[in-house]
Amino acid sequence: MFQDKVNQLLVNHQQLVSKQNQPDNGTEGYVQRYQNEVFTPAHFPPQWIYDLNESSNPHLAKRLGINAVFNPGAIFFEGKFYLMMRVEGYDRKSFFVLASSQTGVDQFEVEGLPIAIPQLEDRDVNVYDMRLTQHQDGYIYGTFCVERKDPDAKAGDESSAVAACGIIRSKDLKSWERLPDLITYSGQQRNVVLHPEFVDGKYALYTRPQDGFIDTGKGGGIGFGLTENMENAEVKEEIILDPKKYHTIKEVKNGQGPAPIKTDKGWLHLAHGVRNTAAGLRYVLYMFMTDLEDLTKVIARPGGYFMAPEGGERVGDVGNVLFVNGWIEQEGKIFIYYASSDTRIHVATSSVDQLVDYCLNTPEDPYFSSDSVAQRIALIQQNETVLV
Ligand code: M1P
Repeated sequence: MFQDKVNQLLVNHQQLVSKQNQPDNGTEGYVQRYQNEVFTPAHFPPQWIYDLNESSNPHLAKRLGINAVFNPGAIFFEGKFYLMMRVEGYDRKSFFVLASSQTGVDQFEVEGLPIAIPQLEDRDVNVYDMRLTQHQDGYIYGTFCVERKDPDAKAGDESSAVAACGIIRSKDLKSWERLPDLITYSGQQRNVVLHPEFVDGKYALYTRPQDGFIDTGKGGGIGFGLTENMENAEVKEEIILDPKKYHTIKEVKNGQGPAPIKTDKGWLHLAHGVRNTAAGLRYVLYMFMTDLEDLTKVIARPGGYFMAPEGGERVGDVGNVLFVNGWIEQEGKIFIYYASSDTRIHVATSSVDQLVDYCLNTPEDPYFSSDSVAQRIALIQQNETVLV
């Protein structure tokens, strides 16, 4: 009886991870969603969750449940698509797990064990949202958010925290070297991303300075700064290249997604923008492009969102959220690994051509409602000549 139940768990798991995925019938023209999620808590092998020994677990109870899996970094390495997933146990702690797939759209399976991040003297209470960057220097870097209790929290305040950028690096995705946390002078940091190329012989980082743990306060926006090295990374000056802005999809805050992708027209950036609503914060994905020479110069700002939560994506631990920190470019095709509502991971595909076209030809947010009307009237009238 016990063994039958175990066998059933193993069979169910195997069926799920071998399932193929197909594009859905979306009509955006610049991005293709897929029918199935690529990773959910059910995609973890039963031995990661249950004690499968009848004598110590006669009821086959879950011992270490998995609540959610989301916000993965991504990289193509030695012929496979890898996700560095944020996994959250029932105990609320997040940690990192690698999963790999041959296709990039389905059949992702965990690779090895959960990553044991080496600890600094000041231990990480929580870690999440790793960006993976294959850098020109030969290392794969992981930049991630490290959360620790705010040492200045008032007595009784058990939720104030401090966010910083942790850094690890590897050459094989197996052994990881921990480097000291990034030093900046602009407050707390989340959503820090390493640029893949040297800039004037230095390492370039996209940052997100913030006054508080949740509220960006006077900080916020996507920043850019340089550090001499990554062994003791220190950004003395940050330039805000993409600020938050009143009455836009990023009025509350925003953050760089994965490292940008180089094209012959400029660097493609994918980011998240947050605005307030009566139902709470709404997180959407948006894009912009920066100049090939001057990385702080934004050359295209397509208006509005690139992707927003749809259908079941709206529901989860933190509803109405799409978040992205991983994408992969392979022979002109782009695989976007986004998470919905801090609960599960999806894939969407596009191409360099489509995304460059999206960035260069989607009208900018004109900011005033009356100008939005004028934009749309122009589109309708232009189409009248086509629809005769
Ligand atoms: O809950 C939504 C997201 O909130 C945070 O992102 P940000 O700092 O940009 O607001 C992060 O905790 C992220 O992991 C989470 O998905």
